[in-house]
Amino acid sequence: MIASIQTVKALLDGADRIAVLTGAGVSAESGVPTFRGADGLWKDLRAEDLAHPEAFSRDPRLVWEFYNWRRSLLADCKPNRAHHALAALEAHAPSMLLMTQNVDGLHHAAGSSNVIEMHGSIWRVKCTHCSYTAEDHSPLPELPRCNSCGEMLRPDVVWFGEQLEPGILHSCVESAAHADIFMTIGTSGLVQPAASLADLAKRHGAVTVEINLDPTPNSGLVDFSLQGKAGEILDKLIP
Ligand code: BJW
Ligand code: ZN
Repeated sequence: MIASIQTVKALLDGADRIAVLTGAGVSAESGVPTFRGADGLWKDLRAEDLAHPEAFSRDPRLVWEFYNWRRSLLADCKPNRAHHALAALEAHAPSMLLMTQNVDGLHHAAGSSNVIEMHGSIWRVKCTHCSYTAEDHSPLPELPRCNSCGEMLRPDVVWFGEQLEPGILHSCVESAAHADIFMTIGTSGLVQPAASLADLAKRHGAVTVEINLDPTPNSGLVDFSLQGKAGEILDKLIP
């Protein structure tokens, strides 16, 4: 493990094009629950039961209760060592692209600027009827309504069965395909299309690195699988 960390550190120092994909595990050390860990349930419901357009159509109050609960929890969360290390890496390698599946905004809060939020942002709302969107960090009503047309608002996030914004997906694919080094950090590698980016990067010649507490479906595929907490490992890679 120590030898691998030294090798990956040297590769990062020498890389021109760095691409990084993060998931919920990166925010775990900030106190944000992951989706599929032991703490991944809310009221006995899984993310798949709530982060879904059908769930919203069936019971918008329940889905908003889930998102309002997460917004209030996140309001007290601060970026951790992993977020700060990745912001420091961007300062050293300005062409780096950070693709995150997280909707919590903690990479921006740590000072990263070249960030793609693949699954949207929990701090934004969009209208279910018109083109109204807004960013709002203050507590929302139980069932927020559009300022423009009065219809229901929803969180501006990507739910299961919904397409990622095509421009966003294109940028992620391009970045993975042209990376010298691709790091996948704190994601279970179960949710597509993000889960396929490490494989894509490897097929296009990138050195691939995974950092995760546990093995994932990507662990056997990547060149370096570093097992442990993202904050601890990134602290060593990017001191
Ligand atoms: C630590 C740690 C520490 C903990 N340090 N590590 C191809 C095949 C099969 C299915 C599909 C397919 N293509 C598309 C699909 C359908 C679907 C999908 O992937 N389903 C699978 C579950 C089977 N994908 C979609 O629907 C996507 N849309 C799409 O592709 O459109 C086109 C299309 C549609 C339909 C059919 C075909 C094509 C959209 C996916 C949207 C996902 N949305 C969510 C909710 C976002 C809003 C919200 O936050 O509420 O995104 S679901 C949830 O999962 C969230 C996350 O971003 C995402 C990924 O989770 P993540 O980040 O990996 O978290 P965890 O909890 O799973 O893992 C945490 C990891 O951290 C663990 O490994 C821990 O070990 C680790 N860890 N502490 C380091 N300290
Ligand atoms: Zn509207």
